[in-house]
Amino acid sequence: MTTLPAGPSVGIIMGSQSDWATMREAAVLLDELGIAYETRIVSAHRTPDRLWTYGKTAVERRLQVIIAGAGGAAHLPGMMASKTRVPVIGVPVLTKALSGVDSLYSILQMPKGFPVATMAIGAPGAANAGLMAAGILALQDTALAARLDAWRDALSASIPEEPSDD
Ligand code: RP5
Repeated sequence: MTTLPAGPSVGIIMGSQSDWATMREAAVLLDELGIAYETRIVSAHRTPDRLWTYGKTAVERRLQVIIAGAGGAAHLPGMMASKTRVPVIGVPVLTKALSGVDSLYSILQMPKGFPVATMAIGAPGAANAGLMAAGILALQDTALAARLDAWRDALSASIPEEPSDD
């Protein structure tokens, strides 16, 4: 059986404090699955030097996956993918002006060479980012793989076969 390194395996980064309400959905999933993570505010526009340092040190810090959420002109996931080969999962944060479509397009349309795995807009996307990170990590952690399988089985079991009027 292989296990993951002792420090945080996942970095959850976001462009602003205002993104945390969305991005905490990823953290909730990682907590449920027993995955160590860290959370940081790293803005592509407001703290570009912080972004640079985070990306530059991600490999040596042994991060396995980076979940990056941002809204509007959401350059954080793509810029992070440009700076590190650690896989980046992008979460488009829901925006008031354009309902998150601006975030989605900003994150999704990466040029060939620097991919970002883009999730759905908003909280479901953040939760799925946590699950996607878990799936990646489970490839090298058999205990985590068992926990993730159990989580998926429990979700399936919770879905009724017939609709109810309640
Ligand atoms: C982006 O601008 C952030 O990711 C956030 O979604 C959006 C708005 O930020 P605040 O003005 O709420 O700090 O950089």
